[in-house]
Amino acid sequence: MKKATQYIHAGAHPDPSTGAIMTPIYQTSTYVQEAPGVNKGYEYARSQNPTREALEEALAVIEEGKFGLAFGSGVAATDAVMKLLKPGDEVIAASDMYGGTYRLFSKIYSKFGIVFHYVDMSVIHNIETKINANTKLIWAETPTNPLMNIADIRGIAAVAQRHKVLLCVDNTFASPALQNPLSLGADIVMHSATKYLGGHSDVIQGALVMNDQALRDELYFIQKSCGAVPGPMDCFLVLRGIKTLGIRMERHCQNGAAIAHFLKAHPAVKKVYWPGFEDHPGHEVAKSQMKDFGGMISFELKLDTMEAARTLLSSTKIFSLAESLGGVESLINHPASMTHASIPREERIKNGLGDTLIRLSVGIEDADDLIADLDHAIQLAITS
Ligand code: P1T
Repeated sequence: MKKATQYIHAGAHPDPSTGAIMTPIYQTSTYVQEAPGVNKGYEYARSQNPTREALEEALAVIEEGKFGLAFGSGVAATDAVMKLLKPGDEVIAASDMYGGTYRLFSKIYSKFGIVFHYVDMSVIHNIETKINANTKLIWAETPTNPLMNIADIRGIAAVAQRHKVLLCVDNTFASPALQNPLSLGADIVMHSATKYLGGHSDVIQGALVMNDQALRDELYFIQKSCGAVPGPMDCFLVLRGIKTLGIRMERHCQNGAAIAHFLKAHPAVKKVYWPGFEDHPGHEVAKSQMKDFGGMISFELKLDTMEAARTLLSSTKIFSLAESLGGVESLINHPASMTHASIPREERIKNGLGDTLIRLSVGIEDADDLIADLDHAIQLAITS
């Protein structure tokens, strides 16, 4: 089945009791049993819920995997992967990635004796030099949040397989419509379903997709034992979001390209971070593993002051100043003080994330309106 058909039909089965074409929201905590141990496959909703199961099936199909697991947030999905590890195990993670992932690793899991090495994953050699007998997991994010660095998933998967290390790829920025890490050799794909999968900024949710049955069983055990499951209403919302993922991503990509080129040509803009440019260091790899370049863009003004950045961030009318991304509406964000504030400044600057970097999540509005909005805000920023 082609992708466009999968988005509509994956996980969707007419409801057995009524024939409802849309998966019902099974808003229940428990299920009545005929006798102790005699049930219809559902005992308690932390362990099994039909709305969640429909979503998990859809996630697996659209991510080109065998098994999906849904979680209460993206961070909860990441947390479940970390619970595969034990004290003394080592993880190689990207030096540029979502600030909340860094916080989970450096503030929570390092306390429990997990050792993290943060490297620039656009150079595979950086990963290989950190691998030792204790290395259990490579945590990659591509494109990275917010610097849009590209990691070569095929290349890293080959290294991971050679050393018998798990590779988990956070595929949030690309979405399953643009990139499918399992098909490129990764063991686990992670999503903040809050973003493109949900698509409408009305839900917090996370997802994992994998192929290996034993890995799935272990992660399912963690899901039900630790309990970070999403509610059925949220599962319904993400199921609904997935139905339009394909067409939304087409428009995100078109608008993203238009805005990236507008910014690059703007005399007041110093640098634009977007993998669709031929001179982006990861462009060739991005082209080989992504279907298109997405709607996430970061940039810096030539006027490199906090005042200018602040004026810009508070002057847009269509782009709303907010954390998050991947919704139908456009958002503007200041990573240093918002999404990546939990990374120590020194570390952040060392990894190339400056104080004045601005990140855009380009929505699916009219591109001309979005460009006019940014143009006006940039003008105010450089003249006020
Ligand atoms: O917010 P949550 O659903 O828990 O997902 C966390 C997460 C994981 N991975 C990536 C790449 C992310 O971007 C996020 C969440 N990011 C934001 C809220 C943000 O504005 O960048």
